[in-house]
This record gives sequence, C-alpha cells and structure tokens, in this order.
Amino acid sequence: MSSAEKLLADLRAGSRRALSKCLSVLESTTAQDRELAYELLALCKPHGNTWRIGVTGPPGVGKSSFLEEFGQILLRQGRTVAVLAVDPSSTKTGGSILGDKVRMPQLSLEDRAFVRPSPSRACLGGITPTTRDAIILCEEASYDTILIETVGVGQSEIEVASMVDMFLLLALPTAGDEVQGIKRGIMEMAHAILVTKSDLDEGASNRAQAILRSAMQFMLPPTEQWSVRIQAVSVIKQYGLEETAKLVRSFFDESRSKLRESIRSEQRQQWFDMALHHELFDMLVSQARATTLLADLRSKAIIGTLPPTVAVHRLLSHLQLSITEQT
Ligand SMILES: Nc1nc2c(ncn2[C@@H]2O[C@H](COP(=O)(O)OP(=O)(O)OP(=O)(O)O)[C@@H](O)[C@H]2O)c(=O)[nH]1
Ligand SMILES: [Mg+2]
Repeated sequence: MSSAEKLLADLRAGSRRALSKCLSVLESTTAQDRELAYELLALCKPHGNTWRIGVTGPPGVGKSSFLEEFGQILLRQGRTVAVLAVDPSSTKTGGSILGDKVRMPQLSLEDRAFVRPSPSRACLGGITPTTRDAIILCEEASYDTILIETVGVGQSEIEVASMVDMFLLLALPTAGDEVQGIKRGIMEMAHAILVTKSDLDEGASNRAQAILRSAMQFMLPPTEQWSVRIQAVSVIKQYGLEETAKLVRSFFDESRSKLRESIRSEQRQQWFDMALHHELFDMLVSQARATTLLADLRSKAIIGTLPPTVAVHRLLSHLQLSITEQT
C-alpha cells in the first residue's frame, strides 16, 4: 500500500487526523507533498449528492457565529458537516489570525463535524486556492455537507460562488445605504441573503429586508426556478436559524440534481483552466528565474521603459528559444 493509499484508507475509516493531514499536504508547497497531493486526489471518487454551501459577508458580520449554530442544526437533521474557512487576507498575515476568525467551539467538539481554517496558498502570480481540493477530500471522508466561510472582499465572493452549489450572503441590518452598497454582481450570485444580528435593532433589520426584497425584484436568480430568499437571523435570540436550514433543504430538494451536476461540471471546466494557468505560470517563472531575464523585463515594464505586452513577448520568445535549444 502506498502512503497515499494508507492515508486515504484512514480518512475513509473516519480518522480526523488523517483528514487534517491530507489538508495540510494540500496546503504544502514542497515538491514531495505536491506529488502526494496529486496521488491522493487521483484516488478520490466523485460524490455528487453532497451539499456545498458558501457563506460570505463583510468582516464581523457574524459568519462564524451563524455557522456554529447552523452546523449544529444540520447535525441534528442527520447530516455530517465540514466547515472550511478561507481567509483571502491570510497570505499577508501568514494566517495567524485565522484561528480567531473561525471560533466554533461547540461545533468543533461534535463527532460528525469537522472545522478547519484553510489558508489560501500564496504562489507567484497570485493565490492558488486549495479549497476546491479540500472539498473533494472532505467529501471522500464522508462529510455530506461542506460549508465554506470566507470574508467578503470583492473577489473572494466570486471565487467561493464558483465552487459551491448554494451561496449565502450575510448582511448587517445597518442603514439602508449600506445594504444598497452590496455590489449588484454579488447580490445576483446569492441564493439567500441573511440579515444578521437582527436582535440589535429589529426596525433596522426590517427596513434592510424590505430594501433587499425590492432590489431583488429587478435581478435574476442565480439558479433557474429558484426565488431568492431574504431571512432575518439572530444567533443571540436564536431565530431565523431553523428557517434558514429549511430554506437550504428546500433549495436542494427543489433544484434538480441534473441541474446541479451541470453547474458543477461548468465549475470543473473553470477549475481546469485556472489550474492550467497557475501551473504554466509557475513552470515558466521557474525557468525564467534562472536566467534573471524575468526580473529584468518585469522591472522595465514597471518603470515604463517597455510596455508589458512587449516585455512578456520577449520573455516568452526567449524561453521558447531556450526550450528549443535543450531539445
Ligand atoms: N447581537 C448579536 N451579535 C452577534 C450575532 N452574531 C454574531 N454576533 C457578534 O458579532 C461578532 C462577530 O461575529 P463572528 O461570527 O466572529 O463574525 P464573522 O463574520 O465570522 O467575522 P470574521 O470571520 O472576522 O469576518 C461577535 O462578537 C459575535 O458575538 C447576533 O446574532 N447578534
Ligand atoms: Mg469568522
């Protein structure tokens, strides 16, 4: 048995340690771990019937508090829950504050739940999200509900929406202006908008819900045949949580599994192109670095002495040349 097979056998037998180890392997950048990660992922089978749910919203809106409660409701309904928390800013902070952001003390203790911060991996040319692969591994470990928490900072909502079946947007019940400040594009991706901390000011929450409802009238739902729901929630006063669980269940009951599969297949197409892009970039950069040409052309492009288009063209022409010479 190879070490990948052994690790997966433990993971399938329900070992959380094995799942944690697999997720660390995914996040690692050493060549040895990358190979192990490819081997692990190749051995995973598709699990079409799982629920993949993304939860985003501004910092401090109440994502973790909501998931702590919501996760427990799902457990009581017989589901098994994995929470992956992705922090798009963690590449800057080294992920050190991530632990604080995903405090879900009760849920973490539950047998059929798994909570894990999942820092975005920094790579040259951007961030390579390992979250998609982490979802595959959690599903292989028999979790049937994958909840992904990420703080909403523009690009991250779009990212997370492209890896889930259902997208929940959390908004604060503050002034109407702020509710309207949610970008239209983000609102159009949401299957439900939850107005959090509604206990703080119920009047404000009602106004926020009314504004959201009227705004939604002019938008297309993200999935055909689904009308977007607006729900007030309070973790402190414990309302709106069961209702949210009900609406999530009805989403999965009502949306045909064939439609969901076709959405997942579209997502995999994007994922393939993105992975190709990243891998090619890494490959090129690792070659170019040896010649120092990259640094030179890049700084010329930055200073403005060479248009970036020409700089990139020269770099690629040079690389093509050196590849040809090698063969
Ligand atoms: N009054 C009230 N406070 C809440 C509610 N939900 C969360 N909070 C408080 O809001 C603060 C932020 O909650 P979190 O759940 O950490 O928010 P978050 O969106 O996960 O935060 P980040 O991950 O840091 O972006 C905490 O102090 C919570 O206690 C609620 O329903 N009512
Ligand atoms: Mg949080």
